[in-house]
Amino acid sequence: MANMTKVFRVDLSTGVILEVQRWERRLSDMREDFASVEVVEEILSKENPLIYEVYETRPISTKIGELVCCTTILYPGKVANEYYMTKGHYHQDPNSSEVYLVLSGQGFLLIKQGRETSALFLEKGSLAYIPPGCAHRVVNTGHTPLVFFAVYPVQAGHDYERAKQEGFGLRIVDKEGQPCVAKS
Ligand code: PAN
Ligand code: ZN
Repeated sequence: MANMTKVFRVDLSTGVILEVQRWERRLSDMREDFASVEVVEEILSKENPLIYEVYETRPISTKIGELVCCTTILYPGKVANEYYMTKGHYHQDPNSSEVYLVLSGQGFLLIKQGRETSALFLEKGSLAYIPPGCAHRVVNTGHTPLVFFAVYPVQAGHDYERAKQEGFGLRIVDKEGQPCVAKS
């Protein structure tokens, strides 16, 4: 009985999962992720905006097959003409896939497999499957938080360094008020 699961409460209007671990990334945690390093430093000289926060349930054991469930609340905003986004990563375990379900907002999911990156449009109700071995990043192109629920195996692990070194090859930028997919 000790490992019996519990039922969590998700506030579907905000994406907050009650009584679980929360972590966040501010702009200072993403100094080298946006294209314009100069604009990042200029913003940081005045403020350190919250880019996103994550609420996650951790299984009691870390046995293979256990799942992590979490929500990400990605705020609207831009660094120069580039929309706020998640850092993006590969899973360290090459066999770990993931599922995203968008609860609110609009944006794109960048999925990189080998040398190819796709930009998939996301809105409330979008269900995206991230196959094993792909780098993934979410970009908020709307004016409201982009909130998504994710499930992935506990053994996945996160390799941010590889995603940063390789880059995604695509960036989502504002061009005359419209989100636009640009090569980078
Ligand atoms: C997500 C991400 C979350 C934050 O739960 O961890 O959206 O993005 P970064 O991890 O790239 O900062 C997920 O893909 N987990 O595997
Ligand atoms: Zn992931």
